[in-house]
Amino acid sequence: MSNKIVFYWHPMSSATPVACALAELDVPHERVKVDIKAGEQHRPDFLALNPNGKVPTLTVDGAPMFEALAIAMWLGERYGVSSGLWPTAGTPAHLQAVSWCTWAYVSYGAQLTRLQAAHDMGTPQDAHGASAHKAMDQLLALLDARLARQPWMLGEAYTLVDLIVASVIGYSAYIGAPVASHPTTLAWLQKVQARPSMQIDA
Ligand SMILES: N[C@@H](CCC(=O)N[C@@H](CS)C(=O)NCC(=O)O)C(=O)O
Repeated sequence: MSNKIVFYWHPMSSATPVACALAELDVPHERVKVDIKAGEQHRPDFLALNPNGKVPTLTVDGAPMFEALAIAMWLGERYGVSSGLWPTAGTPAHLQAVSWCTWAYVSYGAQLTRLQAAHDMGTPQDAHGASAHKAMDQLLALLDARLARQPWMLGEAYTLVDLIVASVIGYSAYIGAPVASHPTTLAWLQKVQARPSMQIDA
């Protein structure tokens, strides 16, 4: 049975990885653009779906969910298993999928937030910025070691885990994280970013 999916988004935002995941999984859906620059995220009808007033937000047969990581993993579970883009629940690969996606958004993401704050204040070289940069370098070394053993996050085949992790790593490179110091990760990132699903204007 198919679900009615509505995707609330804004271009070049935290919604972009979800837009890419919808494209990669070829999920039929309706799109509603929420102009966050015009303040549309504060409208009562949108806050009723997501009390945080943020994109991405998704509704499934009218039931809302929010947070890009939660939405992307749910999409994988709902639409990716039959095509091999998401591992079957309960398998060792599934445990790794959930772990690495959460690692990217939460553990690496925490350092990314610190680096972003230093970047926004124009002080990426100060003690806070340097400490975030060093922590990211250490985390990237873990990713690099994994990708030196296998071409993709879960092994021999590309999955949505690559898309989800690469979305965070790619953004971090954009704001100055030392991704280029990890050549295996950089080469993997470029392969993920070259996929058709990543070329969308969202
Ligand atoms: N942790 C959230 C972050 C969502 C978020 O910060 N979205 C921004 C766009 S990048 C937003 O909607 N901002 C509107 C606002 O804060 O008023 C997620 O990953 O979904």
